[in-house]
Amino acid sequence: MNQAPPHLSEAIPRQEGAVVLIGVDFGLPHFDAELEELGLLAQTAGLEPVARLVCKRKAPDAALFVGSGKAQEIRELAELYRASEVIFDQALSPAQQRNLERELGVAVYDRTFLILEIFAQRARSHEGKLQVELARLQYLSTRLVRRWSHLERQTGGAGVRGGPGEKQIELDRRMIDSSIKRTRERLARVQKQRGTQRRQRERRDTFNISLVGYTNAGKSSLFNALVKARAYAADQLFATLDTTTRHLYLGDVGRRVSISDTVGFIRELPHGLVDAFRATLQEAVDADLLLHVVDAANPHHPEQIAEVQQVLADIGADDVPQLMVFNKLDALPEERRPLKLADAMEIDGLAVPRLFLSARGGEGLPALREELARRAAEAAITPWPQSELQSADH
Ligand SMILES: Nc1nc2c(ncn2[C@@H]2O[C@H](COP(=O)(O)OP(=O)(O)OP(=O)(O)O)[C@@H](O)[C@H]2O)c(=O)[nH]1
Ligand SMILES: [Mg+2]
Repeated sequence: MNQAPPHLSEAIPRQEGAVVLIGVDFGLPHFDAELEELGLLAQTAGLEPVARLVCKRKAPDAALFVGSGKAQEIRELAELYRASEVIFDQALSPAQQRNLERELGVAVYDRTFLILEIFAQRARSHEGKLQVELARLQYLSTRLVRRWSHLERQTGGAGVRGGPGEKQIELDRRMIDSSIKRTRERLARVQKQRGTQRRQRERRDTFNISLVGYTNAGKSSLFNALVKARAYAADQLFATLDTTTRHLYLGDVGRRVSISDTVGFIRELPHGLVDAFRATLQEAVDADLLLHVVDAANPHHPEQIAEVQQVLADIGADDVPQLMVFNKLDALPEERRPLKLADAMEIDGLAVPRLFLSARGGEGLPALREELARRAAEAAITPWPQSELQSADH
């Protein structure tokens, strides 16, 4: 990933990109004891998990996050596997990260950093790149470790010579702050342009459907199956970052229908990212219907649903009607197959309709199309308030 900080030991030859994954179980519910998601995140970032270690603690150690005995164990593990990085499943404080690097002799990152790194690698559109840049700068502004070489390149390295110390940190902070300000302004300009385009595109007679869900649930696969498009779908986290919108033909429903595929959510999505991606996620807030896609075959899907509901609430999309889509029906073992492919489930005390289907195999897709057509047609005959009709004439 980034350059190794200068204080790291060079005594042991390291295999670039080989990482040790660490999870600390504080007794919280839903602890991912297999570190499966962290492993997928690492792979998505182009790293290779070579060893995993899980330990228990009552509370994080202020200095090292883990105990010093455990730190020694991690150090030995990293040496044994010649790992170049150690990644923690939880968020580390800047001081913990620095102390750990000194203790372990390799670069240490946390889950937040990994997610930001993936977003940075995957961003394609101008807007996406600016959003990720802003989130990364915000993350960096809290950690004044001098390892942001991309920033130095951008600004020509002005003012970063000189020795370490208070003065240096002051300079670093000022440089990050001014980069944040500049990136914000550029992003606002791009988003203003896009906002106008979107308003022009979104005619009043369109029924807008937005796909939302946990990353890797199969949103892009479902999008492709519905509109016969070829959006990028892959067994990676955050395969999709930019929003794609297409017309969806559902027969004669008296209204145009559009559907959008967008960025997936994840547990502990860094706050900076939610903020930065607010405009992209706006698509979901403006939708007439959310298709909440769930990977029914993932044993953690109940927590993933809760996480998605939380992000939807954060961005103000919790009022938009939802249809739950339990995807990957084909991957469910026979004994977990539901008796009925259409029912309702309770979310936050409300009954939300649910369909089971397989975006890959196609089972259940006709029922989804029928349901979407029914809803679009229903929306088409709902009269608009008089005041809106008048303003729509202009
Ligand atoms: N078995 C099975 N696999 C599926 C199905 N739908 C999608 N997948 C697989 O699940 C993985 C993720 O699919 P995507 O469509 O990229 O998921 P996504 O929700 O768009 O993911 P992100 O864009 O990364 O947030 C891919 O490997 C798909 O092939 C399905 O119905 N059955
Ligand atoms: Mg996708």
